[in-house]
Amino acid sequence: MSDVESLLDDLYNAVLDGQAPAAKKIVGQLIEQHVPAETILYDGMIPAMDEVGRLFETGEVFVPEMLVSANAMKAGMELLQPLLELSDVKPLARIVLGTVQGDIHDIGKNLVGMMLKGAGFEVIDLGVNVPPARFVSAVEGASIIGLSALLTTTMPNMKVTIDALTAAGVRDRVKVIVGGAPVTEEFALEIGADGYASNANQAVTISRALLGIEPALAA
Ligand code: B12
Repeated sequence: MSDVESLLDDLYNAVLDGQAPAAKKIVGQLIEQHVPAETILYDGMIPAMDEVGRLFETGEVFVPEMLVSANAMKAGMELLQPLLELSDVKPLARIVLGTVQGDIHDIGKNLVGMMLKGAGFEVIDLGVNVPPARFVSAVEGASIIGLSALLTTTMPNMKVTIDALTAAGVRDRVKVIVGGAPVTEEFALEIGADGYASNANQAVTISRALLGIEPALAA
């Protein structure tokens, strides 16, 4: 196993075991070795979160363990944030992001936000447990509204939010994109969203596509 592979392995274990200081330290070491931020995320930290989810589902870990793993992932993400985000560029367009009402999961949404910023978008993050009316009031000046949901029980609130945009007469002013582990393309179509992405890179691709922005110009 190469040095990098073994560090990615250690990172996976640190996130799985919820060791925030260790996770942060290993992310630092990987950055020093010029490992791309996306490799650190997709080959180290995200698979660990998937495993935590699997263990929760089978009753082998409980909410506190999920929480410490989430904190370890967030500690590592702090170091990746400056690498993923761009500053001092004229924003391509404004994207408003939020986790829908009833749902407090924010790691995926935060990642989507970082990647969108890195691709040159202005991101307004409304946070978690965001009521539909809050999205409606943030539409002014925005080109896209991005909704995140991680619970099957909160997915319907994506439709409630889209319906609130329609009722307020602002639905045609913005594109709506949706995502989160349980969300599918089919569900996105069903609720009248304009786009769906299964990960943060695709969120950038779909946002550019919806606004007709060429990747070469956006880079
Ligand atoms: C960490 C975690 C928690 C943490 C959240 C901490 C935080 N700050 O986010 C805590 C401990 C708080 C938590 C709480 C709960 N959780 Co939880 N949690 C997870 C876990 C393990 C990981 C989620 C995660 O961060 N994944 C990593 C990120 C990077 O992935 P992601 O969120 O999917 O995001 C990517 C894509 O989906 C996409 N994306 C995400 N958002 C968006 C938005 C847009 C616009 C786009 C385009 C794309 C996009 O891009 C992202 C990056 O690539 C998942 C298991 C899992 N595998 O999903 C369970 C999971 C989601 N939780 C679950 C449950 C049941 C709960 C609780 C109800 C538990 C309880 N009994 O209290 C509570 C709910 C609290 C609430 N009201 O929201 C279940 C949901 C089951 C279901 N059918 O709905 C899961 C699936 C675990 C399981 N297997 O059973 N959880």
